[in-house]
Amino acid sequence: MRKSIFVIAALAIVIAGGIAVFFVSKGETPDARITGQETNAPAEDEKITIYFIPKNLGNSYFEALSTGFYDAISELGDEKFKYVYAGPQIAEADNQIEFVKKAIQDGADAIFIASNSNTALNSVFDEARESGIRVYIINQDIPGSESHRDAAIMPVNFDKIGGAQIELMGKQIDYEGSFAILSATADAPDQNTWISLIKKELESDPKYEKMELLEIVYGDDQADKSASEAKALLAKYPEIKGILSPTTVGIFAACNVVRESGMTGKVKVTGLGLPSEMAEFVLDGTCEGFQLWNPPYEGYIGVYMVWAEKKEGFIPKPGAKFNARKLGEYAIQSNGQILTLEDPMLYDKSNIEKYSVLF
Ligand code: RAM
Repeated sequence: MRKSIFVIAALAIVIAGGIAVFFVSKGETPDARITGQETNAPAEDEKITIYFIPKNLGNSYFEALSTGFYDAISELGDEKFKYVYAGPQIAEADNQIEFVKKAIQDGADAIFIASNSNTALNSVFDEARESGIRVYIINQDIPGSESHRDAAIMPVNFDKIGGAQIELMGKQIDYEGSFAILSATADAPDQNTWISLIKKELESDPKYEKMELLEIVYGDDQADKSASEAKALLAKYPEIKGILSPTTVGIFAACNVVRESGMTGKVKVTGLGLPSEMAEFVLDGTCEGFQLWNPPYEGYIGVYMVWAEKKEGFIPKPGAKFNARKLGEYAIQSNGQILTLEDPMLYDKSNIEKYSVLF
């Protein structure tokens, strides 16, 4: 990994009306209230307001990403920010619209969103931008709809993911036999980009000619649905050699199903996972190795980009640079993307214990 790992700040979680909302917003201190002294904390309406709208709540991946926002905010001063983590229970684009609208009503400075669709949110993004809010896609981009966002924070170079994931699956099944892909939602921009790259590699590289992709199934980033899809794969294809799941929810569910079915070692599970969730499966051999990047870095970079605009005159456009303190300098590429890291990282028995305590 190009940059060093940092320790993640603890989370304060408030559950309000079925919507989990994470706030970092300190008002006056108890001491100031008692003594009537002025504090240096900005008034509520002077705070920098940042919304992060994940694909869905209850997904540990986005909670890990959110810790990066907290980390940067606490470096810059909690009292200067209002940070809201709010999103739908189900990973659907239509369900994200109300959260973008809420950020507009709230007069947010920036919205970071892991969009559930490439197109469905375009008009609400336009509305937000017309009212002066920066719209940043995070964790992915919205291919074909780039003109509706200000920039996109990518966890890694997506062009590397297809090749990296199929190679991982190939290596684990000795480049021979059938496998299936367990994805998230059918519209997920990130998943669909990776799946098309995986297919391209599979079809074009002779190394994979003895491998067969049986089917792509969708667990919608829901634990139960992902588990039942994994079970159905084992029942439908007795010869299946592997399950490739490029979603943290899916890989975790598939590992549970394979282990419970006594198929550990016979059906290889790999994909993209969270070290904290995958450690037990790596240690017991259900998963030989999987990949990911550093989700908290994305939130950390996002906060510093907003800060640079507010304090240093940064304007998000291709070529513009900003400094993200301990991660160094970043630039917006010609396609409007910011690359947090270049390559995914491999997690296996050699390093899983080290990273599982981080995210
Ligand atoms: C899941 C989500 C997310 C993806 C990660 C790897 O939690 O689908 O979008 O990037 O896994």
